[in-house]
Amino acid sequence: MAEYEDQKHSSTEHDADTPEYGGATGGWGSLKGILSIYKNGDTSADALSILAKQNKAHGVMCTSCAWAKPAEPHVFEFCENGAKATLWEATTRKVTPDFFNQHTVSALRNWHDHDLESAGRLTDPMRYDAAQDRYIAVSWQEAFDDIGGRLKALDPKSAVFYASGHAGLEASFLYGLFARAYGHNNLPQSSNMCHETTSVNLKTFIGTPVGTCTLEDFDHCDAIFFFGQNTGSNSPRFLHNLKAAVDRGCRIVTFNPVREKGLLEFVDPQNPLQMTVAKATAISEHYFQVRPGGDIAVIAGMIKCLFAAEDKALGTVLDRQFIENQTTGYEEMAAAVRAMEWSDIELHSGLSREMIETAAEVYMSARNVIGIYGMGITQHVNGWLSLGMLVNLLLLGGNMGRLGAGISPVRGHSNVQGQRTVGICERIESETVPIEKLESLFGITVPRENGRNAVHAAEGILDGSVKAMIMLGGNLVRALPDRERIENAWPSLDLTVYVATKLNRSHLTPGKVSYILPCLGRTDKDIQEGGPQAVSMEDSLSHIYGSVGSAEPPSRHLRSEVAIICGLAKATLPENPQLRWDAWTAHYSEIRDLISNTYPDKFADFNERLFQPGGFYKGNSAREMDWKTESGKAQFTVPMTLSALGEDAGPSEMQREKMTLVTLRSNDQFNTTIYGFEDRLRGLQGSREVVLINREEMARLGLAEGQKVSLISAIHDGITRKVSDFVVTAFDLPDGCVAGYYPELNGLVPLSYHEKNSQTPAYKGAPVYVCAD
Ligand SMILES: Nc1nc2c(c(=O)[nH]1)N[C@H]1C(S)=C(S)[C@@H](COP(=O)(O)OP(=O)(O)OC[C@H]3O[C@@H](n4cnc5c(=O)[nH]c(N)nc54)[C@H](O)[C@@H]3O)O[C@H]1N2
Ligand SMILES: Nc1nc2c(c(=O)[nH]1)N[C@H]1C(S)=C(S)[C@@H](COP(=O)(O)OP(=O)(O)OC[C@H]3O[C@@H](n4cnc5c(=O)[nH]c(N)nc54)[C@H](O)[C@@H]3O)O[C@H]1N2
Ligand SMILES: [Mo]
Repeated sequence: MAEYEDQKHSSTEHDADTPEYGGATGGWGSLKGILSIYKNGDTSADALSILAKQNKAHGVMCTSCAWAKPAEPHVFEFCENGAKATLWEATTRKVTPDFFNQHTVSALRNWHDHDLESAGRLTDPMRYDAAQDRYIAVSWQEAFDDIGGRLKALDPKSAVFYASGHAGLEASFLYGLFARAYGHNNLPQSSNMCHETTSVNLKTFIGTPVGTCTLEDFDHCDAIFFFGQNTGSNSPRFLHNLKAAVDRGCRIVTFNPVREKGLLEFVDPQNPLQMTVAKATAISEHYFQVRPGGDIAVIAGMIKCLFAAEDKALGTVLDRQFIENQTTGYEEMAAAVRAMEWSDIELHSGLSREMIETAAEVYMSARNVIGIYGMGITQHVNGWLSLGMLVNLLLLGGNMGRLGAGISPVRGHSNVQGQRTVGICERIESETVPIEKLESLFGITVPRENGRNAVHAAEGILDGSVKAMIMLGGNLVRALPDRERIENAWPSLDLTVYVATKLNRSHLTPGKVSYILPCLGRTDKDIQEGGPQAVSMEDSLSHIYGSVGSAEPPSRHLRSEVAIICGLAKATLPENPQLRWDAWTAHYSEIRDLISNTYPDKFADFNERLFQPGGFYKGNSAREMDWKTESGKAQFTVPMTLSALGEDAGPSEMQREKMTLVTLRSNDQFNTTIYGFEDRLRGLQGSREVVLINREEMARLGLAEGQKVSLISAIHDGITRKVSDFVVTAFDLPDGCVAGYYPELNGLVPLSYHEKNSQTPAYKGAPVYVCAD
């Protein structure tokens, strides 16, 4: 394995021969990014007034990421990507029945994902007609009656109700209720492909499925450790908090295989002075290009350093009192880490001992430490252990349960966390699915067994046991792993129903009976019988906000997500006076009362607190050092391996040509929604069909810049997974890995290659071969 050992990347150097963005994150570049969508998207007249109110009390809450909305907002409380998301929704382009008349589904399949969505907003409910291979307009009532009739005829356990994390708490609560009243818990959600590693494992470690930090913590922390979260593209408003923290002396250390610009430097686009003199704030004091899946090794090394310092001067490094009183499993964890060899740590992390010692020194210099992470931790086979190690690191210094410290997963969709909180959850957990309460409030019988998560639903589609997919947003055909297999099996479903704002590829794989039901977006005015309605969502830091749309909807035929769910439920379920679908559609405040009654600890006085500036806090037990774990204490995790990668991946002497594939988001996309082809913050543009690889690895594998290659999965399970015509592009990455874009490369990740406890697909560490075409 020697050839891997001597190639370590330093914290500061960039390979000058590879692309890099010249500017800092934020600044003029981000304004240009917004303007490009504004100019090209036929933006509606309402768009600018929506942006002015975005993320402010009584305005609309951003449809992009889940970052917190401060009580005292900036003049423009939106970022480049939040503005893009709003402008993308507030387009004047429309996908009308006439559009579908002009294009067969087969013809649309040849369109690029970007073109499908940029065709505009869906305007009418449509039903697929197989004979013509076209979607044809239907009335809402016909659609509801037909779908309801078909669901009634099915075994409820063969239906799956998916939710992408967009829809508000009101629609989400009713969606979960509909599923359970109908007879299943098959409620997979986008977080099954995302932070499920967090929901399942953090709960085991500290008794909460979500992060412990609030915005206030970022004003009091002394050090922040960043693992695998790309703030500049995916939660850019967070950069303001980071800049403020750095300005007050907080030290930031980042571990990421890619030198992500947002974590290197930032120019505040709201600060005219900084914009003019263009002096960027350096965000990370140290930036380490860890090997994919190398985080367990990194943290093991840091903990070794902590032990070494503590051994020299007892009582100076570890918070013994905290460990004694609040935790369990310390001795076993400590013994396992002490037994680890530095040579193994260096091999798996791809970093030198000195680099890891530097990071540990920052930890030891700080009183209050926050650990931040994203998909770089969660989307790995041993993501549970990477997370366990991060929790270990924090617990050693007592960095939980006090101001300025804690763990902070950065969540994805704007309401992904909230949907879970109000019951969109396939696992029966008393906190999210209070069975007896639901049964007594609504006169229903809740099925007792766990339902299907996203991977289990996909397995059911492949083996034929799932017959119907109802999709509240999302684009699973593109977002799931094993693209070809999923896409080929999907049309064998008896029923597919897509509740969506825009056309996407999943709609072009209709089941035997298929509907597209167009819904209002969050920026649209939502007027019901009871007058204008607000919806609500929960952010990454557990705060809940009301959101009011103000744009004229693109069509008078659109219905809200609440109205669509109620329409479907009414047509499916038997009469039940306790299920008041029409009254709930008329007044969303009544749904909020139901949420208050179901979850009184978190949602007391929900309606009264809806527009509280900065949102209202639902609370977090671990923050109060109330550990709702099996032992009643915070749990140290024993590391049994140093790599987060699966057995088939990772550095191997036998198969040096095997590489680890990391799938990335560009700065010009929101998940499967492709806004454009400019990954500005990485200095890449033009094509998304690229394979990024460092120059030494290119030479080693005999590849030339611009050469076309195929990528082939190196998991040998009898299924061939291959993508072709991807262009080799030199890029500053650690050795042994290649990177490219999600969703283009999803066909290379086997469905079975996922995090061990939660089945979160391991999109950041699939083994592949690169072959010349
Ligand atoms: N504009 C925009 N905003 C978004 C989204 C979007 O697509 N566009 N998506 C939303 C959603 S649903 C989500 S979940 C979040 C996703 O936001 P993130 O959590 O930031 O997810 P990714 O962009 O997939 O990748 C995160 C980072 O992990 C790094 N990485 C990969 N492998 C490893 C590893 O093994 N170790 C470490 N330490 N790092 C690694 C990658 O280089 C990348 O910088 O963003 C949300 N916000
Ligand atoms: N290779 C790889 N694959 C990944 C990932 C990765 O990092 N790498 N990340 C994973 C992650 S973190 C996630 S969260 C999933 C995302 O997976 P999904 O949730 O399935 O995908 P999205 O792209 O967010 O869904 C986009 C569609 O949602 C619809 N939509 C937009 N706004 C609304 C709305 O307000 N209401 C409704 N009803 N519909 C709306 C539009 O029709 C749009 O086309 O993908 C996962 N897949
Ligand atoms: Mo996500």
